[in-house]
This record gives sequence, structure tokens and C-alpha cells, in this order.
Amino acid sequence: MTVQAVIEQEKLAQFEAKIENEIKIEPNDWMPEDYRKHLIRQISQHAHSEVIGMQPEGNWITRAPSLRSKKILLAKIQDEGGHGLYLYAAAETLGVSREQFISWLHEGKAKYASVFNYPTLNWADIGAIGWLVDGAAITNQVSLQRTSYGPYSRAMVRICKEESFHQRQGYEIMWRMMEGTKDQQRMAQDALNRWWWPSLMMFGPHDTDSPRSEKAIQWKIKRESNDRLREKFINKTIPQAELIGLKVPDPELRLNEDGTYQHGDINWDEFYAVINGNGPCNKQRLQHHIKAHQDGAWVRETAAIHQQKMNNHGKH
Ligand code: BYC
Repeated sequence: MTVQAVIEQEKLAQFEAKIENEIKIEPNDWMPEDYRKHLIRQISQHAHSEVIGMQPEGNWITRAPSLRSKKILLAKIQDEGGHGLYLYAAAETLGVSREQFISWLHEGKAKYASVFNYPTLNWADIGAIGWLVDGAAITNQVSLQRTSYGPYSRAMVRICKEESFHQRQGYEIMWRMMEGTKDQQRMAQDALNRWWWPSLMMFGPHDTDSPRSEKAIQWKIKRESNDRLREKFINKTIPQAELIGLKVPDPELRLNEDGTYQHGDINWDEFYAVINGNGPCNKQRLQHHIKAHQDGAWVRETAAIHQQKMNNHGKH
């Protein structure tokens, strides 16, 4: 064995010992190339999800039914933008620039959560997103607080604090609609019918069909499997639906003896169509992001000139 190979083996052993002992991996630590690549892909996709996720909700800011609901929705959407920033910053510590992440998104090389490719047709959809989409996201993110990469883990701690407010915001909308007129109740049920399955798809393919899971769990990037997280979400969400008189749109749903639920088949053809760019709103979401990015070019240029001036000033 060459000296170089012995050194590499030693570095790998140290890395694995840290993972084993729950010591976070930090940006300047040695890490296997595939570990770095998994993180670059997952964290940047997560960041894109937060930012693209602002679009379906932003659609309803001007039409929120009261000043109170408008203020809450505005605050929530601003939080999502902030989450995107923490996550891009965490991903940049892995040696890829923000510009590169954005280019990959615009070129269709990077994904973002499939659920944001569905339209928000009415105000009840804002309730369903907060309750179900943020509810699904937080189920995943609570487990990601313990992810092995330090910057990702710390970003998750902050994000989770805000996500629980988002979930409450959505549930409150649904609950108030269910206390309202027959039409409002119908709207709430219709929103649940349309968002239930896309929310279950947020957790990704079944464990047996998830090519990236095995390594990610071994390296403690993912702390729980896609199916386990999906089950957790279902188990906590169904009683919430029942409490306010909503019915989950799954005729095959069964309550097991141990209090957990068994659900019907997920339409994976639809899932793969959406993640491959052919969902109802994929093109619109991407075009909107590209346009906003182009329109904001002058801000980035001005900030860069200002930064340059500050740097020059510091030199003298
Ligand atoms: N959507 O082997 P798998 C929010 C892809 S936003 C799209 O299981 P992995 C909010 C997967 O990327 C927070 N793509 O992969 C914001 C992979 O493709 P590539 C949203 C998906 O990485 C505004 C392939 O399928 N949360 O809360 O081990 C308003 C095979 O999958 C999806 C996150 O972004 C999907 N649903 O596990 C309101 C969570 N599922 O990359 C709310 C962060 C799978 O090989 N991400 N794919 O081409 C993760 O936790 C993991 O990456 C996943 C997938 C569980 C999603």
C-alpha cells in the first residue's frame, strides 16, 4: 500500500469514528467525496424548495381575507426566504458558489420539493400548505436537526422553530373554515383532497426504491428513512383532520392495532412526472424564478460594487 493510500485510510477511519460518536463534521474536516456530493445536492435542493415554495403562497398575499391573515402569511413567506438563505449558506461551505447553485436550478439540473409544482386555487389551499406541507417538512426537519454535517444541522434547528408556527398558521385556517359555512367546509375538504397525496410524496420514494438512502443513513445525513418519516406524518395528521371534521381522501386507510395507520398506494407515476419537470406548474415556477433573478441583477451588481469599495477602503 502506498503512503498516500495509508493516509487516506486513516482519514476515512477518523471520519467514520466521528460519525459513530455523533461528532459533527465541519466544513474544514476531511470527508469522503460522495458524502460531500450528497450534501451539496440535498442541501441545495432543500434551499431551492424553500425559495420556490414562496411562489404558491405568494399568489394569495393580495387576496388574504383579512389584515390579520395577510400579516401572518407575509411573515411566513419571509421566513421561507430566510430558510433558503441559511441553507444556501450551509451548502456554500461545501465549496460550491451560490451562483452555481442557482445556475443548476435554472438549467433544470437541480430539483426542489415536488409539492410546489401544484397550483394554489383558493384561500383554503394556503391553509392546506401550512398544515400539510409545512407539517410534512417539519417531520423531516426535526430528524435533520441531528444530521451529521454541522452547518446543515444548525440551520435545521433555527428552521424548525419557525416551521412549527407555520404549521399552526395553516391548521388555524382549516379549523376556522370548518367552523364556517357549508361552502367554506367544502373548500377546506377540497383543499385536503388535492394536497394530501402530494404531501405524502414530499418524503420521497419508498425505502426500497430510494437509491440514495442507504449511504445517507449510514453517514447519518438522513436520520430516518423516507417511509418512517411518512408514517410519522400520517399518524400525527389524521387525528388533526378528524378533530375538525375533515376526511383524509384515502379509501384504503386502515387503523392498525398499535394505533398507527396503513395507507393506500401512492401514485408514483405522478411523482416521477412532477420531479422530472412535467407537473402542473413546473415551467411557471422556474420561469418566475429566472425572471426574478434577472430583474434583481442590478441589486447584486450594486452590492458587489459596494463590497469592492469597502474592501479598497480597508486596504488604505
Ligand atoms: N421532490 O433516493 P431518494 C418547506 C428525488 S420547503 C423532489 O429518496 P434522498 C416550505 C431525490 O432528490 C422544505 N425530488 O433521495 C417552503 C433524488 O433525485 P436526485 C422541503 C425528490 O435525497 C415554502 C431522487 O428523487 N423539504 O418546508 O435520499 C412553503 C431519489 O430519491 C423528492 C426538503 O427539501 C421530492 N419530494 O431523499 C411551505 C427536504 N423526493 O437528486 C413549506 C430536504 C425525492 O438523485 N430533502 N426526490 O436527482 C430531503 O430530506 C431528501 O433529499 C428527500 C429525498 C427525502 C427529499
